[in-house]
Amino acid sequence: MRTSPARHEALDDFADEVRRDLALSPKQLQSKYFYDALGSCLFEAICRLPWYGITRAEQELLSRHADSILARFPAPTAVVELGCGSGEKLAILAEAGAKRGTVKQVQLIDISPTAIEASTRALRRFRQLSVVGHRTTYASGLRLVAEHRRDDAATLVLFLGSNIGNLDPPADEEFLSSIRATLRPRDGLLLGTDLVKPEPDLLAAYDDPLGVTAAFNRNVLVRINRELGGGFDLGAFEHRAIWNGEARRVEMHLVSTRDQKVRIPGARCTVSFRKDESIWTESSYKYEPHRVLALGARAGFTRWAQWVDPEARFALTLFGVEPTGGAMAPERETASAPPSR
Ligand code: AVI
Repeated sequence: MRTSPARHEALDDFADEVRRDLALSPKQLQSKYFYDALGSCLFEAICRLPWYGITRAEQELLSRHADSILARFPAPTAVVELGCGSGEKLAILAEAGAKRGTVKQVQLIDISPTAIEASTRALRRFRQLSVVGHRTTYASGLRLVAEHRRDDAATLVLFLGSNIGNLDPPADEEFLSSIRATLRPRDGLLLGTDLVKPEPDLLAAYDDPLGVTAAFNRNVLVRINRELGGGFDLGAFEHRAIWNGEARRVEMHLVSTRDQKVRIPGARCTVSFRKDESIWTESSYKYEPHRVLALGARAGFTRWAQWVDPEARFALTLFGVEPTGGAMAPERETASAPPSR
């Protein structure tokens, strides 16, 4: 089978990063590598687990407040989703946008073709909507959106699902600043963030009794075995979720159950593990509503509204770009949703 130059490059990056990150102390792997075709399906399954409330809480907040969100944006508005997933959340906004007649275009930015295809399918029923998919990184997708935007259109960027939580500070603030830099006055950013909640709830969300999250975590080893010829014995690594209260993050690890050596020829390395040594595969930061507002302000946004589901402990925050330069603009009212379940 022939490999395209772009795919070749991606494989080289994967190999380089695997070699580099497994040489760190503690050993690490980047969570972006979870999302091959199988990993994306496992993540969709996680979103449906009763113990993982992020997706449901966000969908409920979106359904309840879609109209207030879109009321901020004139016609025509282009909605840009970073990390589009299944497209279900976008469909909620598209429905409200269709009723208002304001949303004319949707741009999907994701490195996963599976996600772009699923979102495109979910939006097919909105015939007035032009849907454009960019299979690329967030940074280059944002550049494309900025280059091709219509002069008369407003832009609403969606960064949902608490994807921001997978960025370690200061990358979270830098990323929001990079979004801010591509926007113009009266554009907006809708940010979904999971909130700090009791530790047992957090651990159940990241170590579910069905083992779906464990499979999602171990799948990164399956990917290394398949794409880089790695020799990981899946049975010799246990999934572990830890709440690090000081850093306000859930960490996922793969813990070696014995002393072992693993060859990864495609990454030109052999990695030694001691029993109980872990590979840190993901951080998922949790927030408090005021910290989300402060983060957005530091990135140059103005708070337009914030909705909190007090039961599921999830927040949707609508940030705007003010004509005078966001960070100094006066704050506006904060709206809280009543308990939803
Ligand atoms: C995509 N991201 C926001 C998820 C999270 O909650 O951090 C990924 C995930 N990891 C384990 N379960 C879900």
